[in-house]
Amino acid sequence: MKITEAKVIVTCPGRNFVTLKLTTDEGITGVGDATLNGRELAVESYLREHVVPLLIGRDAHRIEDTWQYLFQGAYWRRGPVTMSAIAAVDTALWDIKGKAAGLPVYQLLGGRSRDGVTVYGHANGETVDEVLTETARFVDLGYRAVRLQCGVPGLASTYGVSADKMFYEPAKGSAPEENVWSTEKYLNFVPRLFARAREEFGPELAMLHDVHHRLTPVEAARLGRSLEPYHLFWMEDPVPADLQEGFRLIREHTTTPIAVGEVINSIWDCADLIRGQLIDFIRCTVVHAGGITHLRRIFDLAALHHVRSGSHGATDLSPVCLSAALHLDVSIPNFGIQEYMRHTEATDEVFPHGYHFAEGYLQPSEEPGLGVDIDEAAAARYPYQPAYLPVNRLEDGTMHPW
Ligand code: GCO
Ligand code: MG
Repeated sequence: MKITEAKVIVTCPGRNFVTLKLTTDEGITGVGDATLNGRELAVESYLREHVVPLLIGRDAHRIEDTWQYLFQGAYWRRGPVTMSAIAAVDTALWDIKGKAAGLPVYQLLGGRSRDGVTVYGHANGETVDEVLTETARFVDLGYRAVRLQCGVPGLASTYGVSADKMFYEPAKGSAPEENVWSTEKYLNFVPRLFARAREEFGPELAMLHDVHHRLTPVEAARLGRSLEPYHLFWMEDPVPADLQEGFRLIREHTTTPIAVGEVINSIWDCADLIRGQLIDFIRCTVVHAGGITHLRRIFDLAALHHVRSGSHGATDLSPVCLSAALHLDVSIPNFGIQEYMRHTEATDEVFPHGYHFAEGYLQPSEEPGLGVDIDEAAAARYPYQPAYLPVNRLEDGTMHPW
């Protein structure tokens, strides 16, 4: 079965998405997400200029060989742009193979290992009371796990808090918004949030928190220890993931579980974290870590080291990525949890899909392939809009991770 056409489709139903659509000589099509928030056109150009011309005529069934061809063949390896482009091709080829086999992709990955994919919702608010109200709303919606993010007294803004309580989209505008950060104000406040939350919801509810890359290892150790009485499900991205060794210091000081990986795009960039058991959850995704083929390798390495999956699933990962993630989530032995930030109606209109939420679980589509597509006519109604993620500065003006 040969690839005869490869289209790179950029659309913006409320936020930008980049999608690769492959067509074969047997009329079977496949889709892959290639969205890189704030740098979408870099991946679109990489695909259009350097990948698409090489795909035409290739055997669509040769998924691994195509992965290696695009990874080794580029000479310049790894990085978010390259790995998102390879991910889109890989995901589309798995979609095609599932359709050709007449099976949902999870059946090609070994079949179900669980009845449903546990997901977490996103409670956020300017005040603790607002966050607790939002948390109760997600519990009422049937969520078994909730991430709590709260405004920090004395700071005008912080990560994860938005006016819209169902959809969180931080990318906007033709230049990055500048936010101001204070680690001390944050560290003094967060334990109060979780003390109130545990008091309100009791010991059972799985509670997560995203630090969003903003601490040093010793500050993260302090935070982890201060949160131990509230036994979080995880503390996410406590420090920037560049220095894998830095996580050892956090690990030595706290039992609060650690999750990292949404910005990691290859197994080599998290192998030390996993082999050293420096983390508890690896959050890499289908769209940014080389597709189903590479992400499965990461999860297999993780399974050997007591590390579970916890894939990123924000609004800037399209329903194509989420559909593919669910096929992996439902089949791997070391599944932990799947992030699920709901997409808007306009996004769901552009990306018709078969996954659905019920009783705190997401269920993958049972359709052959991934169970998702792109409605090209609808996509054409939403042209690209420049949108940048914010940047952070300390109160003295020093640049700081956002
Ligand atoms: C999360 C992430 C997101 C990112 C966003 C960047 O845990 O969902 O941290 O909120 O900030 O995906 O594009
Ligand atoms: Mg995060």
